[in-house]
Amino acid sequence: MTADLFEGVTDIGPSCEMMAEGAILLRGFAKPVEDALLAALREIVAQAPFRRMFTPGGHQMSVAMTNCGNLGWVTDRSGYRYDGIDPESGKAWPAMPAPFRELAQRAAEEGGFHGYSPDACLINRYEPGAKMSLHQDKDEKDFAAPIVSVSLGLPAVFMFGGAKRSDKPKRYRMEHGDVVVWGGPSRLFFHGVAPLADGEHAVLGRRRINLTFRRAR
Ligand code: MD6
Ligand code: FE
Repeated sequence: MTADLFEGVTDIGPSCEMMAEGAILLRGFAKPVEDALLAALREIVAQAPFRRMFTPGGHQMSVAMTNCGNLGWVTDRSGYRYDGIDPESGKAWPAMPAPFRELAQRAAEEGGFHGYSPDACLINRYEPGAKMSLHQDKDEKDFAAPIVSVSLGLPAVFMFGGAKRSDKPKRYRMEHGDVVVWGGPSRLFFHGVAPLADGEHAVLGRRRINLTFRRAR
């Protein structure tokens, strides 16, 4: 007779934390599908290898990147943009695999965003020491759609600031399987990743992989 003990409990899934209005953190949400994600990732990387891109200012990023989906985020001396073609291969980016899309859609649903249809997935690879400076994600056309961010591998400190660059960021430890759904009022908040501490992850070794799904067009 345990049923009445759980009466009224509608959410028995992973813990859900509110980071700001419009931004929720789903701890462990990607864990059940990690094998499918990593198998799909291997195929993407075979077609579109990770590369360290250059900023418009001429600095090489410490984070290595690739993409899947109809569009990919790229940066070079001419600026930041979404492009359907991988500049390294001259071919389209690999298609977004079903396990990627399905996870992003389920997470968005959890955050109250119905009918999420990402057309781009930026894949970031951090090795020890790699970092991402505070930035806004504002190269997308439609800020009504959320960004869904999936952390895999070594833990990282995610810095989540405010609408102004000078707003003091809060720090969140993102672990393997954690998912952030981020839209609404905080969609344009500044954020970044602190230099990755060295370590050894059971599945991914000395790296962190982050998938960010976007509706770019
Ligand atoms: C990262 N993430 O976690 C970098 N941007 O490696 C991002 O820059 C990011 O996680 C927008 C929304 C969610 C994110
Ligand atoms: Fe970002």
